[in-house]
Amino acid sequence: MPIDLRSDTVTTPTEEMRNAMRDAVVGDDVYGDDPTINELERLAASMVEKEAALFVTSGTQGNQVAVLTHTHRGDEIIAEATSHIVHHETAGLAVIGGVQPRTIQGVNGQMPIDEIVAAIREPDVHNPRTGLICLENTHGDSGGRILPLNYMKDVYEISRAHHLPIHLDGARLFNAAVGLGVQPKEITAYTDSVQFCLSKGLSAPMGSILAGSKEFIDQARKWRKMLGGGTRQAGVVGAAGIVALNDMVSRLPEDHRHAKQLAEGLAQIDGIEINAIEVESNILFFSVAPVGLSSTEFIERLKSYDILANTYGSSQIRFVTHREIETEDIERTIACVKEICANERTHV
Ligand code: TLP
Repeated sequence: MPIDLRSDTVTTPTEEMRNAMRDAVVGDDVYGDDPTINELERLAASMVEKEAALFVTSGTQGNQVAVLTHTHRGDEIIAEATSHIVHHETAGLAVIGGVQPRTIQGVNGQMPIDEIVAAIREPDVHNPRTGLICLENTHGDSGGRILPLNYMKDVYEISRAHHLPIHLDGARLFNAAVGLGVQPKEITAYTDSVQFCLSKGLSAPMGSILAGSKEFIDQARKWRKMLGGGTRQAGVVGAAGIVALNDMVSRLPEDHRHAKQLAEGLAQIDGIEINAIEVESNILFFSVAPVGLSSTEFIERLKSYDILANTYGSSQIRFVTHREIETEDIERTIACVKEICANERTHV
């Protein structure tokens, strides 16, 4: 088995999940008849203290359904420049949502408050209407950085003052909660809707949750149907989602510890650039520029040691820790990176 650090999405279902999937009592969820999905949606809504929740097939679908539900065609939405919804959802905002992203470069995933305020449109005939503010916590492309509660609150206050909804892409909401040492509902209190993934660190094979007010979820259910996300005996996979929410959150601190250990080990290696202090959850980025290899060349070298990773730009590599990464894997990865760097230096 390779050491797969490409993403926490690679986690496979646990034995308990497989058993729950086999035994799941199911029905046709488009008719609202699937007891397992109904239970999952009730549990999920209560964890983030929202009135209702909707099972969606993926995080991307959850985010796109949220945008469709909150906004009108031709609206502008304010989002961080490198956020997943802008950067990694194949221009779904434009193609599916019919909205225009108004991006703001964040610092550690946080858009400066004054820039958010300045980006909200005046009602002028030339202007699109600002329809939504999107936040992402944890923020993936900044290296899994966690938006603190006081920042969430500040953005929320602006949104109330301007009568704008807030959608949170909380694909890794539970990582953020663990990192902050709070309950997820303390984060989602500052949002109107939230999407969180069951299929990342929580290890379910697929699915995400979109949660919000009852009225919002009633509307979202129709958009999900339009996007082809109305599935039938969905409880077969939803059952794994229930196990994910009940049993898998408490082990996330281990992933954070492993990411920190990995970052601290990498920081000691001549040829690697990383600031281990900035690693707050289960994602870390590091640069291989000093060793004189491109990120693509570097991950090819890693592959020869049976270690998988993703590149990010020409010099950065991303590692993501998860349930199937053990402490020995962390140690081995550090040793292999060290060897790759040492070999490179002897060749030049
Ligand atoms: N992230 C994936 C890739 O798409 C980049 C990963 O490996 O990290 N929001 C955030 C913040 C995400 O990181 C992701 C997936 C999603 C949404 C989309 O979730 P899925 O993959 O379920 O559509």
